[in-house]
Amino acid sequence: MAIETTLLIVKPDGVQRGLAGRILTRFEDKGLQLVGMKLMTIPRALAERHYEAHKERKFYPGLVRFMTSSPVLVFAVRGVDAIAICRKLMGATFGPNAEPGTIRGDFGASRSYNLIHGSDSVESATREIGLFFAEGEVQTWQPAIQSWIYDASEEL
Ligand code: D4T
Repeated sequence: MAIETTLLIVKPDGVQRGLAGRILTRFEDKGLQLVGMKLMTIPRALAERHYEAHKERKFYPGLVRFMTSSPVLVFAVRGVDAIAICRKLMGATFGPNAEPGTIRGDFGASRSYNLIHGSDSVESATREIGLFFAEGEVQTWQPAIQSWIYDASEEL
């Protein structure tokens, strides 16, 4: 078990549909600690870098167009095994395949608009936090309820 910090983005469809607050709440409700947040319209060059692993894929131009089309809510959360937990909360890549109870399963019906991005590994989390947050923008703080989120004798 490791304490991880991961990057999440409520994509343009989530913000446009007024779901940003409800999506953020899923992560807070789980017990993850909010450590950074900003509303922004992603510049094209940043979207291209963020998704550079998919550069050769057919869907890449449309994905970059979508991600830069209107504001997104970028946030970072921290917790034990945060990366895997966030991916589970998000659900399968597209709504039609995602299980009910997950964000994409509950809110999404599209095969290209999928509401939320989350880092998929420690390496991508580090890279993506560096892309979206400047030095010092991700906070370190002690949540007052921490001792009721984790069993300190076993998990921390
Ligand atoms: P992200 O990276 O946005 O958290 O999504 P996933 O990790 O669940 O999915 P992914 O990396 O396979 O895809 C990245 C991004 O590309 C879009 N996409 C993907 C698309 O528009 N068409 C496609 O056919 C695929 C595979 C959606 C998410």
